[in-house]
Amino acid sequence: MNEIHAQPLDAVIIGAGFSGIYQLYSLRKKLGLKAKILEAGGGVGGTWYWNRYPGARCDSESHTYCYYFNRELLENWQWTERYPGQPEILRYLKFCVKTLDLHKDIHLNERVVSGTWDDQSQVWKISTASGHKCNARFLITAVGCLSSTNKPKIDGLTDFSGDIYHTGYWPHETVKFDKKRVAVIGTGSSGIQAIPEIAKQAQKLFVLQRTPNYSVPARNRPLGSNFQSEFVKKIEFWRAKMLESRNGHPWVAPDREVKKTAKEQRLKIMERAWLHGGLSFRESFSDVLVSADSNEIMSEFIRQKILKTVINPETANTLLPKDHPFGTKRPPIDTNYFETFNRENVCLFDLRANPIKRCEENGIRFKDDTLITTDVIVFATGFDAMTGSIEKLNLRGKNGLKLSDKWNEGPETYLGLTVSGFPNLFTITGPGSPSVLTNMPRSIEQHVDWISNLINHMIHAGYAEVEADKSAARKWTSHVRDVANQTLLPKANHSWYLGANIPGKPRVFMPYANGLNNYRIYCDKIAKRKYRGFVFKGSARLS
Ligand code: NA7
Repeated sequence: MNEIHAQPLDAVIIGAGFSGIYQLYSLRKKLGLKAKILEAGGGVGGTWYWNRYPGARCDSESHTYCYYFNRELLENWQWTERYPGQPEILRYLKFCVKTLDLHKDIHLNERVVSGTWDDQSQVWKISTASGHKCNARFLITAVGCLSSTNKPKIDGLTDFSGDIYHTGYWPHETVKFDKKRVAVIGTGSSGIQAIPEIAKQAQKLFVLQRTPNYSVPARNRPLGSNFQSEFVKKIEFWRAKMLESRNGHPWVAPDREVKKTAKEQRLKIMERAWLHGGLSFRESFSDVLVSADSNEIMSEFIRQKILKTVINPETANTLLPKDHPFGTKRPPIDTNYFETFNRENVCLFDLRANPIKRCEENGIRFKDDTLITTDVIVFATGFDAMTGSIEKLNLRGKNGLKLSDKWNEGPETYLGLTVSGFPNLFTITGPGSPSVLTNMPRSIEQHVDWISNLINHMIHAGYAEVEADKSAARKWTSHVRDVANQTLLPKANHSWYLGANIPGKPRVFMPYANGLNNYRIYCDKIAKRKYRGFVFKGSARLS
């Protein structure tokens, strides 16, 4: 057998992004277990290894989008901009792996293609695309929520003779757009970041928009030379702020409602928040995601900003988001997105009015028979979010049950971290956890700590197996739906939160919308009550 490790490992972690790196550190350094990461990419970084399109940048602020579990990491890394760009995050994660000395247990270019639970030996049997195999007591997916790319099927795409890229699977070599005619399909966060950058280089840029999107200016800027020294003095302040918030960002929405605030006053507040920029704009009131009337006031504020920014009235009108409330799809933040449509080399196409008919050798033909000739097509069409990457692993639990069959009608998890029928499997940032509604590193640290504590509990109690109880998982999953239904979040038609962007995918709201702060309290309670809702078995010992 072509083995990664001759003896069964205590744990295999799939993925070397933020989640996998911290999970490996926790199991290896804190619990002293034999654990390894299997990573499909040629380097560490997870989502930041693959998403290297022009303009790729995080929408959490730098000093919050990093690990807080280790002071050495916090003190010795200096961010350069308000929001970290993709190259800087990748450098940061490499720095973490080096500082924490994790390299030797990270196996790169190992794409996991199957994992099967063996009831007899109580281990997961794992295989990779390169033909390597290994066994592990625990299997932990750290595959990210947005890593299985969605590339829509377009007739004739193989006839297209130019270059084709996807923002979520960007080549490592530099892609040059100068003197090129480029079409970008998609205006989600990735498109909104890439479009202004591509427009600066391309001879002609065609933006193919299906759903107009709300976007708030990021107001990115270089950080001053004393930012780091000031930050280090206030680490505990920032940590506390993030922990008390619902979304893991260092702000808490004030207790004030849009509709109960006088018109003049609320305009002042929105203007100030718009000028400050970033995701906190939405948090300037407490009721934006629960009151349709309040949401509409904020949505209209953004529409007015678009109308004022975009010079051509027809283009401006086509860019106005009207079919979903603000914030019910992942809200992008941008640098000069709407301004880009004032450039002479940029042209907007409304796919709702005139859908793509097919691709041809030289470009894209639309339903009304017009043809745009292009050298490059960039798909900024997103991901099979939250479940796609986990289902692709081809996991089989007890009695050969396939995870993709179990989730046929939508994902069912307990706490977003475990699946009944799949013993000793943990899904970091899985469906049913707050994940994509939060500043990811804060959710990830909570998940990893909680999973590691549970494994530690098993070591001390001498358990070999843990599994989510069926009824606990069912109850949790319906709680996840109930909480979402009390908000406006399920109201966006094409939202990937709902799986609605993937044809045939069950439409269920996947992330947990009750806040990371409340989720953490709930998870801690479960642990305190001897892991209520979990069934433990066996007497095997871990190493
Ligand atoms: P998103 O947010 O899912 O955006 C994808 C975009 O692609 C969106 O505008 C879609 O329009 C469009 N799309 C998807 N399928 C099609 C087809 N078939 N035809 C035309 N247009 C299509 O993905 P992103 O990569 O931008 O962002 C994902 C997350 O990554 C982001 O939130 C950050 O957290 C990082 P639609 O709105 O569905 O009509």
